[in-house]
Amino acid sequence: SRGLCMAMERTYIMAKPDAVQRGLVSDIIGRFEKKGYKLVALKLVKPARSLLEEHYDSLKDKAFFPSLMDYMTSGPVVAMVWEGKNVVATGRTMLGATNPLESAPGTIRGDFSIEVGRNICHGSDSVENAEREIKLWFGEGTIDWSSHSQGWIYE
Ligand code: 3AN
Repeated sequence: SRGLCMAMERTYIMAKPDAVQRGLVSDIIGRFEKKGYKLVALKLVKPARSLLEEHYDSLKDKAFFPSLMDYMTSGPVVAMVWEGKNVVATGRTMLGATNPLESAPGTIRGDFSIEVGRNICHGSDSVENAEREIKLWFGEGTIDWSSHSQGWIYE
């Protein structure tokens, strides 16, 4: 069917250092898998400060930027690319609001975090930023593969 060969949207999702340390990586991955999205890249990395400065370029003038850099360089992160229909916006909905006290129960942040400075995950906020972030974190490229379950997920 048409859905199977359609060019699918991609987003950059990251389990932050606190998610790795707290053992929440499998839950984040599990929610995207169970939703029906397809994993096309994944790696554990301890990101360099320079990479994070580029990733968070739009926040560099914020007062919290230095503490954000300390938090994000405090340990390894799990970098991922997920693919599927509307995955950028729906991925953000699944993560929940930036401030976990405002994230709905049932969202990843709403269920597992309290502080905005320890909000366990990142998701691209637009298709353009998704492309930029995927290039930044996965310059080596992603894997194209077809999943046999696609026909049971897309009409
Ligand atoms: P999101 O991650 O939901 O796209 P951004 O891009 O505004 O939100 O913020 C990036 C990260 O910066 C957040 N995930 C959080 O860790 C941190 N952050 C955002 N706002 C604040 C704030 N007011 N105080 C402390 N840290 C913040």
